Amino acid sequence: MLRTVVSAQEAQKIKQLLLESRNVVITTHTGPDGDAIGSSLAMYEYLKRKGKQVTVIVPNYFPDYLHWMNDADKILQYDRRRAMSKSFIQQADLIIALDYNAPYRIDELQLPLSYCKCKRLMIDHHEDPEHYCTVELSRPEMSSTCELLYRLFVAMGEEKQINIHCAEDLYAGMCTDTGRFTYNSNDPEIYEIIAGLMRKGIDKDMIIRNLYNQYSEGRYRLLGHILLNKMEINSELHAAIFSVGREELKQFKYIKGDAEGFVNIPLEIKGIKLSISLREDTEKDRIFVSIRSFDDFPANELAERFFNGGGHFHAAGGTVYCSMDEALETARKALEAYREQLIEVKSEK
Ligand SMILES: [Mn+2]
Repeated sequence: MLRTVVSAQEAQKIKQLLLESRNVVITTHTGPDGDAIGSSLAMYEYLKRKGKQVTVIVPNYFPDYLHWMNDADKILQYDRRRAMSKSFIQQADLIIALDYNAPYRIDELQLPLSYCKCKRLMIDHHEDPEHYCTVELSRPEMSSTCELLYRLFVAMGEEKQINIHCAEDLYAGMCTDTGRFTYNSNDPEIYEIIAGLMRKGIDKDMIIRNLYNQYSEGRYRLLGHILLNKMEINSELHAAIFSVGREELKQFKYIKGDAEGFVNIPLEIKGIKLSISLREDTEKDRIFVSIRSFDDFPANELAERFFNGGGHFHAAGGTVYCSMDEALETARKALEAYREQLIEVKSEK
């Protein structure tokens, strides 16, 4: 038995909302990751079984390593299919917001949704949600939206409705949001949930291969370049910074998603507890900042103070509009600002 994360009352309210709706649109955040697509398609599978008309609309491109999921080809990408997306939104009597906590997280998709008078349901695990939904299930302590969704299905008494595809989607989201269960994954119940998903018949090992062994050659050549030529290590402050510009990305035939997870790699070096990645956008003049940390270092606070961003305690990010040199300067300043916290090593790792 799992502990109660979603109360019986909440589950009942959500179940009723789902069952009384006929046309449902599922949305998730821009730059969808495994948890975003996993939770969206898991909900899609469930609602299909309930006989609902259901469409998943994502703001923009989602990476190739998520395309193996059942019905991933039915996902509408808003920036490519605006008219069709809008017509589904107009017909919707329920909009579900999965894996994001505020409208700005869906970029341009905000606009058509803002005209929609229908009910809204948020299911998410990011901190400080904006309160704009009819029903809000926000649990920042959950490792992923997929974990929360599994618990919701159980709390609604619908565990039996989780089919193998739904189980695959949930597993994929839980796996990617915890870096294959290497961080934010100390809750024993995560593994009870995995056991439950495996009893649905999923091939866990194949999912891992689908998720992680699908990268382009360019990704690894780019990574080699970054580690060899671009990574700055500040051993005194236990931190690493690297930047990668548009021209370099072009040189290594960068396609979206290729740099995913790079920011985690410096943390594999002994003693490093903070990693900052600065990556120039290939289209617009902006730099994406990614921050990862260990122990008691607040990545989200640093993201907020220095990079107009935010996020989770150990995984945060932001966007800046300046030159790469300026962004690098800001990153170095950020390290200095946290000198006292960074200099001490909490424990051997
Ligand atoms: Mn997530």
